[in-house]
Amino acid sequence: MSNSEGMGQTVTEKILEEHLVEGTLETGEEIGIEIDQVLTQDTTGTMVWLQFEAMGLDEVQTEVAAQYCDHQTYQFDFKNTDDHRFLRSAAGTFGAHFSRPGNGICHNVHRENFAAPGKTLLGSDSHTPTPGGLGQLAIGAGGIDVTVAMGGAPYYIQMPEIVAVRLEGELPAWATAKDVILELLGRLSVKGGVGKILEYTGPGVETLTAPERMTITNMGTELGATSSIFPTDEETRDYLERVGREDAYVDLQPDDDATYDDEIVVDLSDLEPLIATPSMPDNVVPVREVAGESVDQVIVGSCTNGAYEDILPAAKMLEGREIAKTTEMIVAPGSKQASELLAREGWVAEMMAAGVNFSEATCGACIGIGHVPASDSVSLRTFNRNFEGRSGIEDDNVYLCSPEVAAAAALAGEIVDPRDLAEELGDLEDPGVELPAVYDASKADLITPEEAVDDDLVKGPNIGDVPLKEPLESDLSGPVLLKMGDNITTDHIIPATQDILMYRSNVPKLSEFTLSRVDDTFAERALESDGGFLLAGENYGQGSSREHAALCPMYLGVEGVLAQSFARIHRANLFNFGLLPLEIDAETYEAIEQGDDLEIVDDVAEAVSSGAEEFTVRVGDEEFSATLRASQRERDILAAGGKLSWTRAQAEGSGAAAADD
Ligand code: MIC
Ligand code: SF4
Repeated sequence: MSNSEGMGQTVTEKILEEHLVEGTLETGEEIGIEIDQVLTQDTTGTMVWLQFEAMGLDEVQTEVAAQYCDHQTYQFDFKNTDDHRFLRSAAGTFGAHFSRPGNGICHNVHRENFAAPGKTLLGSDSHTPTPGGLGQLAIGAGGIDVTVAMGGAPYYIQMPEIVAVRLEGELPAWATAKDVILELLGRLSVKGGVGKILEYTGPGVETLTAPERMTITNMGTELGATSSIFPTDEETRDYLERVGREDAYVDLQPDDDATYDDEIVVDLSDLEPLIATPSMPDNVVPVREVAGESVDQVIVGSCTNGAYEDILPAAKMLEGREIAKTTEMIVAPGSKQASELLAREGWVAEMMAAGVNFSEATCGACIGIGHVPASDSVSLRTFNRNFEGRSGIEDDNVYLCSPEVAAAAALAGEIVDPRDLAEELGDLEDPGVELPAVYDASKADLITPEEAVDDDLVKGPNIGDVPLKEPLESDLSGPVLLKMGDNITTDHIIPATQDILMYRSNVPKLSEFTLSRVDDTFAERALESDGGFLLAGENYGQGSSREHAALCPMYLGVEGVLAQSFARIHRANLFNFGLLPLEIDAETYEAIEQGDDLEIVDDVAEAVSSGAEEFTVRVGDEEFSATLRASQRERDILAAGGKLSWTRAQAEGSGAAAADD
């Protein structure tokens, strides 16, 4: 239904049209868009730059490129520190900004320093849509897509549906922006946003400050959405003024006659404190439903609720009080700027006096790096994901909530609706949302390309090469190596905990952990088998953007994945690393078992290249039909054995050394 001509346009269409270099804005059509800004981080960034180098590129072409070091900043192992040193050298050599370890989470530092309404941003992290709250069209992607965009080529996606999320009313006391996105998750589920951009509209928009909007757009990722975006207004201008970048403001409103593919209405006035129970972000219930559950650990932080504006309400609630003796509370700010502001205003001391353990600005605990919960314990976090085991311990009990609900639990030692705690205590008020007058903090940890201190790549012993796959073969057959259920996350495929994360630049070693969370014999079995397939239910590969979730199975010899449906970024990553992603129906899924020998009857290389959509899959005496949904560009990439091989072949063909989509 989306359109570009004649009719009124949505905010999304306006930005897309301005950046369109190929295709038309028709839902489902492949479009190529120009990318203004890119971001990458320490755990996906090493591959990005190794691929940049392998493609023969020598200079960043986008207006802004920023390399952040945020996920593993404690540097427990020299391998992490080597990664960071390599990343600084790559940023300096190729012309990107470099944010030092400890300076903050990529999405927080980016929104403070670079996010700009009306611009496009592509990032190798799934929560890249965060600055959608400022009217930026921001999309998460696999590393190699970011590499190619950074080299100046367009980014290709299928034109998503544009869904209006109409906000009405105003949030009542103790309900927060986190409850808006939890409400949507409860209604739509973790796959409800796949193939969609959620565009917020309606009179409720102006009642939310820019930081609140960014909590919502950040966690739109958990719906599987391609992106989430707000229009711009005085709140946007106000935020940009406070971060000292008022020049970046542009006015962006949908036309009065803009049409959307669908509309969801949320009356903010009806919301109450909500909580996602273990272990999926869409297991949402009112806090009162789980009140009384004792809480061992509370963490305020992450790219969803780790900003100054998120920590301050918790700090105000803790002021002059002490947290329960049975509960530990950690505050991990999203950026060092937030820490510095809170420290200068005395809030860090207040929190410490209340019993808070104040951490450096990092992703850390969000992916099981530090503050791993005790066995059989309950942890309440203001994060966006609570996938089983992600906290660093299997069988964890992680709940997701607002900073207000988290602080209330720390005070009470159990889950409690802050409205009820306020009534009990008598003098606890809803802290509301307050922005600093100016975000006046040091930029010492952000090194601009002009200030670069390196002009050559520094590779420690843990920095490996990017493996390449051979072009797609005509005959594909092999065993079904693993049968999985619905909503398998990339955390299942390649976990991100400390012991594993340090091998992100070393694919042979990292591959040993492939799918270990589902079956720890998988990697060995896959290596021993000469090829083979993965079988999964709905929404395979949801969650993180990590391309390692395709790269490692590829390295182990997996040829393809048969699933009922795929998450967007992971699907793109499968093409990018030459793995055949075939869609199957529920009956086929039921009929095929792990260990079955599976053969694709068609001449696969020929069928993929020539545009065939239906493939025949033979298992024993039975034949099933499977579908390949792909653009010609995706087919060519798959046939070449992945995007790196394809880009190189293109460059050789055209005699150019640059990536040219
Ligand atoms: C995540 O939240 O899962 C991560 C860790 O930020 C990932 C990136 C990665 O795996 O390095 C993401 O969201 O893309
Ligand atoms: Fe970091 Fe967690 Fe945000 Fe991912 S979701 S970027 S790990 S804070």
